[in-house]
Amino acid sequence: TDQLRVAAVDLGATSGRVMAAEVGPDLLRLEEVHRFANGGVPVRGSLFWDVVGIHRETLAGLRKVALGGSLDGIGIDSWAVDYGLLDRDGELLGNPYSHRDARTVGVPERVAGLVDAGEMYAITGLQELPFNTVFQLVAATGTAALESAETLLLLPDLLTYWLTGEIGAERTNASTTGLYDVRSRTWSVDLAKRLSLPWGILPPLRDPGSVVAPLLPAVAQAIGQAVGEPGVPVIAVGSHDTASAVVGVPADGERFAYVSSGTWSLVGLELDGPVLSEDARLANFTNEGGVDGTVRFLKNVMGLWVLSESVRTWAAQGLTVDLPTLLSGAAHAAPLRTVVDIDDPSLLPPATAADQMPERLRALARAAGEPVPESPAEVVRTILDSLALAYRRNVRRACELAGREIDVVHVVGGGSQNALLCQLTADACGLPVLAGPAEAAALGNALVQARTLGADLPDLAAMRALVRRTHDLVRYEPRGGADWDAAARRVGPLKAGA
Ligand code: LFR
Repeated sequence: TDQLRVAAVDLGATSGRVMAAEVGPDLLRLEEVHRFANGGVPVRGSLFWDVVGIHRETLAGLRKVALGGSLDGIGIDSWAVDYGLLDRDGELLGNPYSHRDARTVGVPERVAGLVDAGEMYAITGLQELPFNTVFQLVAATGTAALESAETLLLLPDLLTYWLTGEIGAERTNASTTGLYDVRSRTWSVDLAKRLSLPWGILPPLRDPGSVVAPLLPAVAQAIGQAVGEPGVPVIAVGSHDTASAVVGVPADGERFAYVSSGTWSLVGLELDGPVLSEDARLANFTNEGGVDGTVRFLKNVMGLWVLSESVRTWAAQGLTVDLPTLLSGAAHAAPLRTVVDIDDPSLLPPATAADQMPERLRALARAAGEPVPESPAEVVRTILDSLALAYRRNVRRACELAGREIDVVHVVGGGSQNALLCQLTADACGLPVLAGPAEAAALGNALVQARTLGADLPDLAAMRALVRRTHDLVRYEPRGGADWDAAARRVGPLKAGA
């Protein structure tokens, strides 16, 4: 038949899910068979991922997919940047650090003393985020783990290695490391050498859409496949979740911006090539590699992390906080009363009892001379208004820097289900918002697998057309009324471009 059934493993920083995806000429259907909570684990003052636990949950999910029918392929995507190290026996050397760990504080400044930031941007095209892999590796210089490392694997590549035994670095994710040359599309060994990093640990690159290998027999058995059955192929998808999510953006044509809205919000454009101008660098825009050689020209916005960490704080204080109630409170709170720079670095680390997320927002408001939000509803409104302002600023800046005009902002990911945030985004941007699908990353993952397995999906346009045919979107028209220009000026001067 011309119908395929694949497993899309989509790992987010706050939850992981395994989907059974059916793909056919007029069919694109996801069934979420497994979902599990994820998050950084503090150990002795550092923040780690429980990657063996994630592997266990991945297997549990794959088993459920396999039980439910045929299984033609498996693909894994996750958040970017973070990695595990293997020793010469192929064993994992310690738990992978979370990019929210504090060890990279001050490292970009130190690295700028070794390699000029402009030169680095000309090679990698990457926005300077303190946690880029390159900065994590510099922070790890001299550690026993890095000194004995034989191989570096980004997280989806590590999980793929455990399924197949194969080592490699999928390109879309490699492009987020800060060690990848965006123009030659190879590792920048020269950059690694200049930073005294062990460049030999960087594995061979692989393209999204290539077959990695069949499941190892032991893994096939663990997920309930009969001995002797041909192993299910594991396929390299856009293993950076944002790359897969942008594949799943149901855009028609190229006059669109997107907000990939999850723990982070990724705001920008899809382009044919990188924008490496000095203006783009000063605005700290990134050029990440996409599926089919596209470039994601975007900026990271702190995202719904700020909301979920606030909710976590309130829950720990024993307040009853269900999201619908909070959001309806926020919908009735005064618009644009308090706006803050939602990308302030103080909001990056996980909240603790001594350093709570709502308090950080209040401190930012106080420092900016804004009214201090008190109730949870006011705090949530501050977060959403400030996120919408950040979307507006970055959509506009991306268009200026890339010389693009757009008619619509597509919002995909979990945040596309937040009606208030979508409406505020339309209002702030002065453009219609098309919201959905919420599971764009899993869809993009499944679509790339399907093409590899022979589906008639020659290009991104065909994949997106299939998403449009099979998914209902919600449209939000910009409303007049609130003064977003004035609000933008209140936040703007704080942090010009950075
Ligand atoms: C989103 C994302 C972003 C990346 C951040 C950290 O999930 O992958 O694209 O900047 O996580 O890896």
